Amino acid sequence: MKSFKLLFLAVFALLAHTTTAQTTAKAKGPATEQVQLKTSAVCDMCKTRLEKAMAYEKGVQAAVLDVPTQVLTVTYRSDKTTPAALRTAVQKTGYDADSEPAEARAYDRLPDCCKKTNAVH
Ligand SMILES: [Cu+2]
Repeated sequence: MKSFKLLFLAVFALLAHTTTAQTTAKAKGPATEQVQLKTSAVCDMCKTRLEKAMAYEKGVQAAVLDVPTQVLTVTYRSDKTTPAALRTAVQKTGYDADSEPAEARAYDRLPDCCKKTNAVH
């Protein structure tokens, strides 16, 4: 009977510990990070297109493109995605991401005013 009581106490202690650990993790919230990607976007249409595409990307919480500097700032959950995956998403939308070139087929589908040959406008 005594050993049963001890076992019960041990299980209870373990459960209590697990619950406490979970509460702590929840209080901290998911870890978010920010990355800035230099893109080849040139106009407001590019801005809308890129921000929309990033919104559908897994782990992305916010994406803002600054047209004059062509810099896309992405807030993302580091447990769900990586800067490399975000760069790939930008390329698949038809834009360069840092030193990585845009995916050719996606780039071809862009309207003329959004091509890299144009200056920022
Ligand atoms: Cu454009």
